Amino acid sequence: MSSETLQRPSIERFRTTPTMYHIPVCPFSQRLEIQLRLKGLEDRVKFHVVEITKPREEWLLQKTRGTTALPVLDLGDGRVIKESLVILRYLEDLFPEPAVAQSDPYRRAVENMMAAMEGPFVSHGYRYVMNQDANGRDDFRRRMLDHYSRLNDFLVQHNPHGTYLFEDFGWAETVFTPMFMRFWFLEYYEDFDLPEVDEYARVRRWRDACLAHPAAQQVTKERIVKLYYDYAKGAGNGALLPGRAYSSFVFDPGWQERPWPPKDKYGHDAMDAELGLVS
Ligand SMILES: N[C@@H](CCC(=O)N[C@@H](CS)C(=O)NCC(=O)O)C(=O)O
Repeated sequence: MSSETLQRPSIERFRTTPTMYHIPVCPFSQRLEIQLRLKGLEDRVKFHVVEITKPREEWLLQKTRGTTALPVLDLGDGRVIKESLVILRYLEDLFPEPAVAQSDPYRRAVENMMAAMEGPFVSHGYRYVMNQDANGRDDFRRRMLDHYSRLNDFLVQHNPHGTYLFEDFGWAETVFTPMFMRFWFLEYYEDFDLPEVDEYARVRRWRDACLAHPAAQQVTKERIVKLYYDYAKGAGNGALLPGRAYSSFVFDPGWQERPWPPKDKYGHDAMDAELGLVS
């Protein structure tokens, strides 16, 4: 192989434009949008929107061999990749420059250790917003704070004085930022925020910088709070609540046209009209 071939920019490695099947406002898809933005590759991947409130089309189920979770990256030649972290890794391997992940093996291990903390963090945050038992609130809050405390400790251990895990917004930030944004639903429906004490000071600095990063502005607090109302009432993934004809995830009427939902998730069941879901 000639040295010219070896040095050919990896941007030529997609044989056809791949398609990302995704659900708008899905945090797992946002990871990929952030990574593509950081790499300047937004227009190298087509985004095909799938509506979560409708049954998956048969042709899509065939591609995914029956699974419904998105995002899925269809390479356009029969190959399909599932799982946001796997797709992230694939795109990082394919387009290593500019690097989002660390290249030094130890630093890579550190960011992977942090990324491995996202599963329990995310599931707890979702269980917390979906909780319908007012008596369980304190326990959910305490356990959510435990997760933040572990993240704080990790950042203090590896980069006590910095902002990000390393010098810049990178892999760990790409993995966690969409979740910090989804957890605006905890702020709104559970009055949850990080107490202003030392125990959370380092993770607060990290989270706030992640939320403000220009590559991560695909969603807003207002959109998340409005779309996730049904999660706050215990119904996930576009499922319909009793007495409702529409999910808070419907596309029409658009979220901009709807009022902010009631905050008192334990006290009041808002119906379609109050949520602005009837056009
Ligand atoms: N572990 C998966 C989770 C993906 C996921 O749960 N996606 C949600 C949307 S945010 C979804 O597709 N829900 C609908 C379903 O699972 O049928 C990943 O990281 O890609």
